[in-house]
Amino acid sequence: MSEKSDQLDQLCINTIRTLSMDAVEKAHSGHPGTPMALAPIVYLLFTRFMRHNPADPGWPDRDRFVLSCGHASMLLYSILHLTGYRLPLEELKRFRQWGSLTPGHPEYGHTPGVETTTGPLGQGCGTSVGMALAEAHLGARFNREESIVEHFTYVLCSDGDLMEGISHEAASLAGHLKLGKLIWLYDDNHITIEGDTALAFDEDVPRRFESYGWQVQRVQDVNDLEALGGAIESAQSEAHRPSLIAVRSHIAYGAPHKQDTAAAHGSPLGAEEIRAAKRFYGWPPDKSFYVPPEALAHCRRALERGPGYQASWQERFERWQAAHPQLAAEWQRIQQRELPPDWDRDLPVFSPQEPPLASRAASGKILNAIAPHLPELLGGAADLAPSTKTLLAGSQDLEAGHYGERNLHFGIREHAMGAVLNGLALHGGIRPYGATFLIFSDYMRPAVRLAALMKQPVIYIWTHDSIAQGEDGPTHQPVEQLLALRAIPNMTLLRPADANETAAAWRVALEHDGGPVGLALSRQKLPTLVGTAEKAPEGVRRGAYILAEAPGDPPQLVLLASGSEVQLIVAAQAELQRQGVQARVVSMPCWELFDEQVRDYRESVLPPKLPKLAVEAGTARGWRDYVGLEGDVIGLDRFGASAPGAIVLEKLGFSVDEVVRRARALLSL
Ligand SMILES: Cc1ncc(C[n+]2csc(CCOP(=O)(O)OP(=O)(O)O)c2C)c(N)n1
Repeated sequence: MSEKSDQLDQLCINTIRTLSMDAVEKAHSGHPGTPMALAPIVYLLFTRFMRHNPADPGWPDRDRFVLSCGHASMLLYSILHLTGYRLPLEELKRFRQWGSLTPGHPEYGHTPGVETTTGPLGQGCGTSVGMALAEAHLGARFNREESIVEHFTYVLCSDGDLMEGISHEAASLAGHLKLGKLIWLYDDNHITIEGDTALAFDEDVPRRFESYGWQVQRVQDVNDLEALGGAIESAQSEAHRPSLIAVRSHIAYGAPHKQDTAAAHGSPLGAEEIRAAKRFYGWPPDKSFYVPPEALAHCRRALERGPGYQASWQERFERWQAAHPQLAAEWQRIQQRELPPDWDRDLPVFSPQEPPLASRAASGKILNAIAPHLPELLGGAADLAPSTKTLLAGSQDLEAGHYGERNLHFGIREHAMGAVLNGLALHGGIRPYGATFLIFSDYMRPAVRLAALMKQPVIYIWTHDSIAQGEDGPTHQPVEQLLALRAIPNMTLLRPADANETAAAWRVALEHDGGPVGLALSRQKLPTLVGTAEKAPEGVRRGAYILAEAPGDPPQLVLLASGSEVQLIVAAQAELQRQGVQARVVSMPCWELFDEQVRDYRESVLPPKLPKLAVEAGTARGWRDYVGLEGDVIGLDRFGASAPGAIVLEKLGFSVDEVVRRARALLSL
């Protein structure tokens, strides 16, 4: 490399550093030290290695970049600005301010060029595995003589990322799947917030990754661009193993008092320290947000290269499209997230005459009926496919070398499963689903929360959804999980009452746009209820509906329930009728959808003047919104117990007798 180009490289790298320092200083908050250290990595990636087009950040075959250590967000914002993404300098000056494009941590859908929301450490690592897996899967499905899916997924991760359990799970899975186009650059800077990593982190990270089956390289100095570039090249040419490049860096590089200290974390450097660091870089010490024109011009060449990369892909795409028009139509459809016409033609309808069926079993039948029409459906379970009924009969195991298959085995790695599902969805071209017991939704919750924050169309199949789970006892019996999941904004949770409601719930899940959808399904068998075949398709879509009107006179009260408890209120309605009490039965599989209905509809289902009794085998809290202060709720305010499910239900108040008793009490009878 010539001295001149070396100088230009340094100028660009120092521009990233100083922009980050200045933005944190102006905001009076944020993390300056890590961007100062890692500027060479993003500079090299964005200007030399990545095939990306800043003018079209959504181009499907772009290389993906994930900043897993999202606290270093200014690093990403600086390079996005410099390489010409729609992120003006003014926005860098408004770092962390209300309404700016530069929030404290990178947010997907908010800032052009941000591929996924990061900040909770480890999540980006997990998500990246989903992105790389999506690339491998779509490549196997769509590539012919021309490759139209072929890109790298780069990740920048920190000590915190690699300490978090989720990254261990995800790295282990990525190694197993031999995701050769996944490249993690690990910032080995020996510093976290409390001090030296030696406080809590002693393992030999490279050896750990070797044992996962990764290619591992070390770069001794992040500022050695040649060594860094060489390592990236070698990682690129490794086709059958993901790559880890452990890069030694120095937090707050160049700051005389803060370099290599935890003080460079989470707070501005201070005016004096900034001036000193700028002097060290050969920078005008008193200029703030200074972008040398040569640095900008050099970085902005990404804007010239980008259309070239994209155009060469477009040419390949057009040749491929001409040769494979049907495949191309399919590609376009799944990119747009459109459902094909008649995708639901084999959706089963169940009759009350059929033997009772657990809603997890109904879900398995439904999934297998629709999967042949929806090749974009891809998923699996965290080692619970036989229990969650998620295996696709018509597909084989997705494994290294068989990437085009659709049965994924996440292993017992719920947290990584959640993040991998996010990555699959974010990549595009895939409708991912993942399954485990509802109780273990807790193990995936941080990733579920991010799916909701990013409004990603992920489907969760959570079975064994109540104390009726039975013999496994309180460790396996969800109590507060339904409420906890409903509390997540943008999350839609459906708890269908029988097989027909399960089919309707799947329809909602597939048609839903704007966030993840969870299906809470029973382990135990449930009767197919009279009326659901006709009413569930529309009723479930509306969140709640009158399943059975009071048979005689106008209703004196409303019984409402979700999931497996709907059968209880149906039986209680009949018993109350025998006792001369008129009750309406409302099935309420989904709060969120019901809340979206117009007031007239809501009041037609739950008339304000009628007393109401809600029944759900979970925390009672929250149902008060629907029964009002005058109403009553049969719920759970304790953990379950180990015994056959029917006994646990009976002992804890989920019986027809109890519903009848509480209904009469509501009417002072
Ligand atoms: C799950 C999670 N826990 C805690 C934090 C708060 N936090 C932000 S940065 C950080 C540690 C930073 O150390 P490291 O990951 O090594 O980053 P670096 O010091 O290199 O910037 C922590 C604990 C977080 N963002 N996410």
